Amino acid sequence: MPESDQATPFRVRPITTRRGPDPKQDRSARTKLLVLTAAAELFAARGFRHTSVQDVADRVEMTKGAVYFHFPTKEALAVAVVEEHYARWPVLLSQVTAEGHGPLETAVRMLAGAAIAFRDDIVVQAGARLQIERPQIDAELPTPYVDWTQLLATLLVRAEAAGELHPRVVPQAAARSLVAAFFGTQHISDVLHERVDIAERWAETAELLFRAIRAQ
Ligand code: LUB
Repeated sequence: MPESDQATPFRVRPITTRRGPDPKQDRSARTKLLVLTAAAELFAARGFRHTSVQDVADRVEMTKGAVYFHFPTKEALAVAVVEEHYARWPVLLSQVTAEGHGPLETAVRMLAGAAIAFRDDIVVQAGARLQIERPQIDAELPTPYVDWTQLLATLLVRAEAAGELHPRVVPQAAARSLVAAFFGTQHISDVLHERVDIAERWAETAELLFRAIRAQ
């Protein structure tokens, strides 16, 4: 699929790419990523309310002031972690797109890749928990679910044009169903098994859903 018309609704860039020209900015970007990762570990384990900026500072052996230099408030830390959660997906999309599959198989592999990220990536896990705790966080968090829904709908519209879709399947409706199924699968796997089995649980759900979505 040509790079130019890739369906990338995710509008955030990973913090790692914001490098400055000089080494001092590089060091600052590295420190910022260190603080963000420590915050993600604590938010994923304890949640927003039970994590303090002092906890984050202690974890990276820095002063609270040094943490505040990069993130002025605990809310700003939460927003940055959630943004970094969503910044994972354009990177995954570039990797899957580079494999050169058709649009339907690209959708299958994006969600399978997301399942692995929800199992293994602490920033993805922290972002998901913070999205659940949105009512407790007095900050503008990215709107959940909408970017994935747009990405999958775009891929399924292309799959329809390529004759890969069951004629009775409506791309937008199937995209919403896939997002709802993935959200539910990852949440149940998290609550029951800390997402250890999410890849297997998603594979069985995906097999069922894509059998219904795919042209016979
Ligand atoms: C995804 C979650 C968990 C959608 O897009 C999101 O915000 C999501 C976290 O909030 O599932 C399904 C891929």
